[in-house]
Amino acid sequence: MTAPRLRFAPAALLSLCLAGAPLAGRDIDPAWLSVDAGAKTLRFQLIAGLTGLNGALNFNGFRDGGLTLVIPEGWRVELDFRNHDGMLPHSAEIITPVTPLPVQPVAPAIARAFTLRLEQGLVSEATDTIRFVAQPAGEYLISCGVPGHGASGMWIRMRVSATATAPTMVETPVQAH
Ligand SMILES: [Cu+2]
Repeated sequence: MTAPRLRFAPAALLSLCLAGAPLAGRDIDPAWLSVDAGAKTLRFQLIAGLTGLNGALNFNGFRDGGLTLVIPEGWRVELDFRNHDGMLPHSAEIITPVTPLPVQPVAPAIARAFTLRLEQGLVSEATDTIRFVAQPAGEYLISCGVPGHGASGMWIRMRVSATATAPTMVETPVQAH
């Protein structure tokens, strides 16, 4: 579990040096993703309201699909959800992409891929762990289930890939709504 972090660490340090100052969470933090390639397992820290972006209606400092978690098909996924927002409750579920986004919780696109208190939300600093197998291949969203939050931009993307050989996090274009 430690080797991937060590491999990514120099890049993180370099980006900090080049930028002069941390970009307040807009960058991807390599520490969010832990990979056990042998076991085909990943852990992703899903942090609601990490920054003040979009009135804290963000995951890991990204809104409206600005971050994509890419997962090889068939890998076991552990999403470690934490609500970092000091004000609002939040939750998370894996849903099928739709436009516009639903304003209420919907059935998850993958069995068991949703947090506790999906509609009410988990209070500040509450945590929950979601475990599921990433299949079938396709495009998904990780969206907050609290009414109105997803539709206001509190969602990122998850791609289950039949061709990727390792999990990655990539910045993706923000979708207007
Ligand atoms: Cu929310």
